[in-house]
Amino acid sequence: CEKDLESAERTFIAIKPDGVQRKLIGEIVARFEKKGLKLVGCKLIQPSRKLAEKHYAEHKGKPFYEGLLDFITSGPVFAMVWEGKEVVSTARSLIGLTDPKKSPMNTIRGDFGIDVGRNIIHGSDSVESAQREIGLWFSKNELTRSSVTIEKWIY
Ligand code: ABT
Ligand code: MG
Repeated sequence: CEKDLESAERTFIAIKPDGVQRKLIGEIVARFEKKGLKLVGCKLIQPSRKLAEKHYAEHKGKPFYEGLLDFITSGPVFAMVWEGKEVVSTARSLIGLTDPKKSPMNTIRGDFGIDVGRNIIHGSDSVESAQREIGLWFSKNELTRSSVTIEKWIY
């Protein structure tokens, strides 16, 4: 409905270096599109150490932190912003659980991953994280403003 459109939720999604190298960009983008979500920005970018540190600040000090930074900066990442009703939780459902081994089939990690350190894709875990991460990875003029709307056919 109109009110939902005005305050459309956004989330930050990134296909990690493993997903890019394994040629999963098309497959993953197709799943998000077919779900009814709207792409409002995307770019292929190899993140600097500084950006990676900011992105994963919540994990600083954990045993896997340095390895995580090495991994995420090791090659190009396909960074995206998607929009839609409750898109943060919807995207996490499409992605699956942190550990691909435990992630159900028909989720992205369940279908394509094996190892928790190579889990293919990142999705913001809350609306607040999404706003922070979108600001880290994108400048405002890299994101489109809503124009054509097909939402009335979806919700
Ligand atoms: P992200 O979308 O990458 O943030 O993953 P998710 O939110 O599902 O899981 P969290 B807990 O945020 O993990 C971040 C990255 O850290 C890796 N990790 C996590 C480990 O390697 N070992 C661990 O024990 C945990 C808890 C998985 C995530 N990224 N990768 N690659
Ligand atoms: Mg996370």
